[in-house]
Amino acid sequence: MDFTIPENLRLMADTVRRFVKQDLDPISRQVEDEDHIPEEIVEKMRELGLFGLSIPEEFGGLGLGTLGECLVYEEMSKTNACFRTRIGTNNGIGSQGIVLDGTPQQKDAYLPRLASGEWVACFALTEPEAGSDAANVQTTAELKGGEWVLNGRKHFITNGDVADMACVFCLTDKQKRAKGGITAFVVEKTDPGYFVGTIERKMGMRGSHTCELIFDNCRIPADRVIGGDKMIGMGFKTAMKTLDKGRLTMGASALGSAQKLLDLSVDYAKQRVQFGKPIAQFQAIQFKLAEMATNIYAARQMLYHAAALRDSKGSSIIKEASMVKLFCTEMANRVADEAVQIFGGMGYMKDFPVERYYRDLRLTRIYEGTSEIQKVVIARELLRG
Ligand code: COS
Repeated sequence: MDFTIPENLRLMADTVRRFVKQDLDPISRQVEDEDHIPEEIVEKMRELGLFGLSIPEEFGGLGLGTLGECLVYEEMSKTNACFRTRIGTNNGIGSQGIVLDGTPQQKDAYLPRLASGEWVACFALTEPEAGSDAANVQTTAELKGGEWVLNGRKHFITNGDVADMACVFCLTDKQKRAKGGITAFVVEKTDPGYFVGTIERKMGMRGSHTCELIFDNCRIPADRVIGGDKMIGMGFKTAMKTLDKGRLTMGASALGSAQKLLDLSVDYAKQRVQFGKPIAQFQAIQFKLAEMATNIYAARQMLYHAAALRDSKGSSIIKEASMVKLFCTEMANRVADEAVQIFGGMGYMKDFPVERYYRDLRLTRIYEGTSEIQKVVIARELLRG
């Protein structure tokens, strides 16, 4: 096996590491307090091409592939998680339906705008009654007079408030549901009957907004079915394939934050003096650091391997993607817990970033598929056939 990171990907990761240090870290606290990313920072992200990491070069993206995207996310996640989330939907769940299954016309119409960051995309699958049971969507789409008419309510939609377009999953056949009854559509924010609802109040992830999207007799042209008419009823598969990639990048994000927490913990342990010596000299602290580092090392090998597998084999990495998300996010949450413990009382204070990572990382075990759902997917793949 070749474990060498290609030069172009290494250089991209270096560029992002510098951007994080010079531009993102200094305003990380401000963004947390104001719950808002300044527009000039979003513009710098556009200039670096960060909105188009995964979008093919022919549509104006960087076409980095899964490994490259994961390396960038790892670096982006060493600061406030909201920055990664801001670019996340354009590279991942908001665009991938079109990248994987879109018609040539849809790719031409939307991907260049998403790659440049001129437009933001979001992914509207989840509903009050369709969380882990994603096939239980209640939002309907009916073909009437040559147009699709959408009715329903999506919630917990990341970047929904800033999105110019949404990839929306609707019920088109109540009997068939996941097996031929769910269809994916592109809906633009200017389409009549498209409304942004409540913006949720969350435990963490400040600077990144999550909201409701409401479709009230929302009328869209007939050609907005992702993949065209032959894909009517096939939207559940589009959603699942999209989530497979998202599960790898989610793993990369958790990994980056875990690495940052380890680095912060090592530095703090070396300078924090108790009982007359730095706490790093106590075996209780050393063992915590050793376990954190070992878990991070294991997670990184697993992630890079699965990402390289996806790049070489196409998108057939269902089991590995779920394993990566499960392992990396659970690992990062354990690391965050230990980091708070190493920082002691300071770890609980807002003056240090550790408490923010602790809150933000908690979400990674839930969104884009809970840890429990990842286990369901892994077990089903093991027992298949
Ligand atoms: N790639 C391609 N196709 C897939 C797939 C994947 N990863 N996963 C499922 N499919 C296909 C199946 O092969 C099946 O196709 P056929 O009809 O040809 O047999 C179809 O999709 C229906 O799949 P399945 O029967 O497995 O549907 P279920 O309702 O049982 O799915 C799980 C159950 C748990 C897998 C699904 O509901 C899920 O992933 N839930 C979590 C959703 C989630 O992550 N939500 C987060 C919010 S979005 S940010």
